[in-house]
Amino acid sequence: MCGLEIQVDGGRVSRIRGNQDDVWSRGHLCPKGVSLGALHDDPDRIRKPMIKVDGQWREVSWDTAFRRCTELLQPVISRYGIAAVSSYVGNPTAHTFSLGRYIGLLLGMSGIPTSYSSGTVDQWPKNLTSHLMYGGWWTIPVPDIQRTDLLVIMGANPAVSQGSLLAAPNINAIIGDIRSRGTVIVIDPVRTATAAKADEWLPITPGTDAALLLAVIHTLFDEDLVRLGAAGEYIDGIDTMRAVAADWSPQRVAPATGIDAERIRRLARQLAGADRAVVYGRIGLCTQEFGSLASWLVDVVNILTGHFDTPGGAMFPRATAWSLTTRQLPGLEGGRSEFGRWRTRVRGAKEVLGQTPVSCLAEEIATPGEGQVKALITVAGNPVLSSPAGHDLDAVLPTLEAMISVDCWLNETTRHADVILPGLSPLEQPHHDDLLLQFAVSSVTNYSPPVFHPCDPDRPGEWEILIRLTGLCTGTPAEDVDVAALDDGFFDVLCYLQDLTGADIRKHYDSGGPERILDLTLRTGPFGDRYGENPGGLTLDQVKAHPNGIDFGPMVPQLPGVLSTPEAKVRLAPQYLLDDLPRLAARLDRRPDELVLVSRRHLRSNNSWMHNVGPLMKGKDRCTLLIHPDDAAVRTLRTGDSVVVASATGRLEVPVEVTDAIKPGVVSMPHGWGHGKAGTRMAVANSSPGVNNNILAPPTFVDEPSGNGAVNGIPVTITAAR
Ligand SMILES: Nc1nc2c(c(=O)[nH]1)N[C@H]1C(S)=C(S)[C@@H](COP(=O)(O)OP(=O)(O)OC[C@H]3O[C@@H](n4cnc5c(=O)[nH]c(N)nc54)[C@H](O)[C@@H]3O)O[C@H]1N2
Ligand SMILES: Nc1nc2c(c(=O)[nH]1)N[C@H]1C(S)=C(S)[C@@H](COP(=O)(O)OP(=O)(O)OC[C@H]3O[C@@H](n4cnc5c(=O)[nH]c(N)nc54)[C@H](O)[C@@H]3O)O[C@H]1N2
Ligand SMILES: [Mo]
Repeated sequence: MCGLEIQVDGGRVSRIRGNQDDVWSRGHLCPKGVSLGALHDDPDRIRKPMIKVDGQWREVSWDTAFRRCTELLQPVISRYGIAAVSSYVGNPTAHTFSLGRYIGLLLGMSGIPTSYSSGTVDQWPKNLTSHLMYGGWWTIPVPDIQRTDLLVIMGANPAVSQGSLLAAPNINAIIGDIRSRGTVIVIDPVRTATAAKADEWLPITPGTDAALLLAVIHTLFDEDLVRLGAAGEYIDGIDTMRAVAADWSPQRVAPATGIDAERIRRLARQLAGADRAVVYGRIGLCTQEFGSLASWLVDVVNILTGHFDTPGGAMFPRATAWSLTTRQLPGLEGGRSEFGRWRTRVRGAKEVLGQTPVSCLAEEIATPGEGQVKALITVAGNPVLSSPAGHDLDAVLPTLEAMISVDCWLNETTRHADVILPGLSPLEQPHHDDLLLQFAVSSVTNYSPPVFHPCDPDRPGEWEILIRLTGLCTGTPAEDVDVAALDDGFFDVLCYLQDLTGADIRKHYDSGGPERILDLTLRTGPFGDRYGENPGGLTLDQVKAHPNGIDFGPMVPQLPGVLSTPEAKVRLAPQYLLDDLPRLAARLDRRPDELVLVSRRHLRSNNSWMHNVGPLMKGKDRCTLLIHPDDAAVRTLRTGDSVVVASATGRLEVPVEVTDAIKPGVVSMPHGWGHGKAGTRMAVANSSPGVNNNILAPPTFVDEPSGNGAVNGIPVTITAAR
């Protein structure tokens, strides 16, 4: 999202700097932005489609590659039906120009009944609670960190991650600004880079945030601190919430959370007493055993303290261009909550918002019978490293009859594919954020043109690849798909969602593709010209005429318009979530685990896939196990020693780093490692492979209401490696 100034010399990037004039980032930039040139030049990056013949990869023409897709997929579909085909959609889909805009076409029009995604090891609890509370699965409130005086960060490390379900420029500077006028508190089992910049670090026992938040809510009611503010008339369920919280006193939760009862009460008073305050919770709250409860209660605290839909609190952004995610899910309109409309074949996991845990995929491939997955399409994903028990998936992918990967590297997952269809590099395509801008603290729009022409002028964009695969799933050979016709059909659906007639709107354009969709979503967005209805309103041409971007200002109150519940009210206490409270109550009485594992991120990583960019891999080994000195002492461990970490599902060996920046009883490892597998083409990553911490994540360890993978709080044992 940062504005870049890219200097090109003789067809190569010679320097990348932050663009000082960019209306959003004002020159700020992280190491990943600086490295886009190295990413573009990566000799391992796939530039031509590849097919596997007798176990050997061959570069082929696009036509041959699409024909091969047809040869592989058509027999599967004709023998077993489309239900034997599944897909896995990974994280870069959210930030590439054409995948984000066209993934809805594959998922919605291919007829593939069951797809998996990184969403169920990420934000699924937040989608669920937003659906239940506001009636929209992506109607997710964002902390207005630029205007708050008290920021409480739970289970997020934005100094490293740059924020998630929160887009703000230069978060480190923003945290510094808050501290100069107020307070920043970090609640995390680890004293992260963010905690180090904060006023206070509250080390919490993993998985107990929901209990902590309930005790805060208890105190708010108990001490008569509840103030709803202007949002009050739109909130339903206060009395239920009061009754529920009555059972959760600070004294009751203190032993399990590891946070003193009086500190919990003071936290409630601090939040209630501040004019502008906000609680922000992210990955550490979602990818844990009680992800839905914790994600829900963050919003409840913000609402009950009057820091909701008001500047400096949790607010709903207004993106300049809408995204398909802003649509309701068919069959679940208006915050309906009939989950489990179907269950997975093998484990019987219930569907939640159309998805089941990604950890189901391996068993759905491995287990014979009606409905067995026989073919898989992966789009920008590396689930062998990123999903719980990814080693199970690694073991069963070779048994598929067909696997097609839309991806740019030959990595731990795509090595199992029969065909790899590469996308363009970020510098070969235009850019305008689609999904990430839906969580931005101000309404900005910024278009960047491609820096380079693709090396091969006939190379299709990823949107075209998705269209051909969609056509293939519905019966047309991939090579014969009428790309323009399907593109027009998809565009017409998007127009229909805006009460416009596609055939009329298409007359404005000479060609289709993602830029046409971008223009449509800008023009029919909150600032758009609506094709002349709102003269002077926004169009893509206007955005292009402003290379530094346009900023329509910070978030504004949006109740009740943003709500899609039938009664146009916020549902503070949805029954579906209340039903999960007994599970949390049982957690309080559980015997403490000896040691639990949590995950962490690094500034120069992006999940698994930026480990092949040389400049980002400099420095000491990052794949280490953080352990507290007390826990190290009883095991006579010193920094650099190798240990065996074992869980119910697996074991691995990793060097330890002894540090007091972690709560006793907790150890931390990064995810996205475990390179060096045979058949991959990632020279840089493979030279510092690390180990895959998801081997330790039991596939059935999930947040029950959402099915989200719990990759934090995993019970482990540690012994010195011999
Ligand atoms: N233990 C543990 N596990 C976790 C997490 C954790 O915190 N701890 N975090 C979870 C989260 S939040 C996420 S989002 C997932 C990520 O899970 P995934 O999305 O499955 O993993 P990534 O490593 O992001 O894989 C990205 C893939 O996209 C490819 N790629 C990169 N750029 C492009 C492009 O432009 N086009 C195409 N077509 N492909 C591209 C890369 O080669 C790589 O194969 O991991 C989850 N797993
Ligand atoms: N540099 C970099 N940036 C990234 C990524 C990356 O890999 N590298 N990945 C991107 C992606 S896909 C995402 S989703 C975002 C995620 O962005 P963030 O949500 O900021 O994720 P993390 O940095 O993993 O921070 C999660 C924190 O949760 C803590 N935690 C673990 N368990 C618990 C718990 O039970 N309770 C509490 N309170 N805390 C807990 C961990 O110690 C960790 O500090 O980052 C994005 N940005
Ligand atoms: Mo993520």
